[in-house]
Amino acid sequence: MPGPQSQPLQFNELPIDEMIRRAEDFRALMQRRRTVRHFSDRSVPREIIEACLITAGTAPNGANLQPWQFVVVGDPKVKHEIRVEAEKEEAEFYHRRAPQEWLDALAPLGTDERKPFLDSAPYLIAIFGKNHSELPDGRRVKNYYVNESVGIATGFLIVAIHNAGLVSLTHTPSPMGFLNTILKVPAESKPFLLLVVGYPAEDAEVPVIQKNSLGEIAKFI
Ligand code: IYR
Repeated sequence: MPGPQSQPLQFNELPIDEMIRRAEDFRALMQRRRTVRHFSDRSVPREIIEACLITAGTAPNGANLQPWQFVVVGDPKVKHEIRVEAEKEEAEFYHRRAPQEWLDALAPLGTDERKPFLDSAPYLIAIFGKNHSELPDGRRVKNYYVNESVGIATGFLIVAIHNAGLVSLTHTPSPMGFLNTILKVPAESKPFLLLVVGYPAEDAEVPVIQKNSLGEIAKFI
């Protein structure tokens, strides 16, 4: 086996005051991100979505096997098929499957089984985790840390979309197996999340929520 090939790291050290400024600027940018449930039907240039997906694909991941697949749905017919199936699952969830405790936790968000944004938003990005990858030489190998890797890549994607000036919604109809059928993705790739992307509706509203403080989420030892 050949040893790993390596190259010098491209690292541009910044002065401390600039690091602080950048960290604070990015914090402020991210504190303005909100999950949005009211979407405009305005179209979004595909190249923005492409750049954001390339950003997602830079995520750290298990053994660099990159165990993700993104299916970008812009076709109104396919979006509608997804809406019909998602609303079926959501109706089951809200009226039968969800325990009262979960419904109580969701009550402040005002969510229900109706998902009109699956028709109106210009893009639905279905994100899949792959338990196996195919190497360039055709060998099929097992992937590692699939959930961690796909979760990090999804985080990068959400941040990239926010940074580009668009909004997103992490939508998780459960189970999501219908995405494999509609999008013709082999069943061994597991749907992870459906990311709804676009402009907010002009009258979009978001719930009043609070993020926990630094002291509540972290400690220094
Ligand atoms: N998947 C349902 C329920 C839902 C669950 C959680 I946890 C949320 O933070 C929001 C919604 C839905 O999309 O309505």
